[in-house]
Amino acid sequence: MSAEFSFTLQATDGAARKGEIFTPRGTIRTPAFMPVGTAATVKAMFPQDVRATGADILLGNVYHLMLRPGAERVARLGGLHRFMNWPFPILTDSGGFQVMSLAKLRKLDEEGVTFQSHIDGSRHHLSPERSMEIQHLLGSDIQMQFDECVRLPCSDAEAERAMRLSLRWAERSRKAFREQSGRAVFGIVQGGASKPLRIESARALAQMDFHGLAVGGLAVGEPQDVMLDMLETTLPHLPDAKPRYLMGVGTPDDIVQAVARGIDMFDCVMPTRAGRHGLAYTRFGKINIKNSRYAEDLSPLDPESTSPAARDYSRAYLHHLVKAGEILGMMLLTQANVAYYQSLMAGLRAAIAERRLADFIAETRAQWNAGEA
Ligand code: PRF
Repeated sequence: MSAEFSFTLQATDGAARKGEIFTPRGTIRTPAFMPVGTAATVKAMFPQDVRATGADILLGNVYHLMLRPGAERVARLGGLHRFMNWPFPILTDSGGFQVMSLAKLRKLDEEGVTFQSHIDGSRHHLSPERSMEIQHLLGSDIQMQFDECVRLPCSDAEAERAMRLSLRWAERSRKAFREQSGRAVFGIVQGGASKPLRIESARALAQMDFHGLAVGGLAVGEPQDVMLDMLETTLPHLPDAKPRYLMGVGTPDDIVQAVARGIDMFDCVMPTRAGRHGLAYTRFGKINIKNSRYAEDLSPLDPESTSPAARDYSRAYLHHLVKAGEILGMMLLTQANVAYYQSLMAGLRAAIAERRLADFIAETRAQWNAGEA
């Protein structure tokens, strides 16, 4: 295998794409879903179980890891992959988005952001240069530019200010990225809900020497049709030959719709967070396992799942575990949800290869809406 980072398009169906990203740590089949491993763990799952669901890559976070246990410490311990016993690819988010959603007393200027930790109130600084240094120390395979994401709705003036700042930070991030064979850095499109701003951002980033491009600033409060409209506007201005990543998305339906418009990569806390709150994502739609209708239901979440968690435990047992606050309930639901997301991605990849994506989407949505037999 080549030690270079590369992306190969294998098939298209309309705007949708099936491909493979090669990295020295492994191949990422796209469209790909990246489970979120914020604090060097996909919460409530063993790494080998994450792998067994079909995940090719995980997401880690600069913000959380810089605060605890610290990027320099992770580097001294041999890097994030060895630290968490996940030898496969890891993408790291650059931190700005998490600072804006989690940290206290933030101050943002041209240079970067200073903030107080949500854990112990300690003061910290992030800039494009420091974020790229932290991602290098972690040993990240795919590093993200440092950007500013604004919540929606917001004024066009505010979206424009953040988009232009993010473009300047894109140039600084690209320069600060330490070139290493097999390592990649992605730019991030911003621009709020404004089509002209989105197009300008995409075109400017396409001119920079990034290995892939992400669409940020979506799924931040806007309705799904606005998000999809922004994708349809943005994606034609990104290079076909590079992977495209929609950050922080989403529900199974968001993912299916975004794949149909040409997105290759996703991450979201939804399957893992929902699993810790008694919610199961399945072929039959979303199930609230705490509902008393499952108290004596001997059927599993999905008898045809390849995931032991979804196949080998009754809904009645899962209902009991969650009602009793047992840790195993969270573990099983998390595993079942991540497995469902990965099986959905596998279904999308197969459908694109066979040019039957529209039928696959129609059948998948019909089954979500019909619920269980
Ligand atoms: N920027 C970064 N990370 C993100 C986002 C963004 O805009 C989003 C928005 N959905 C999620 N994660 N750096």
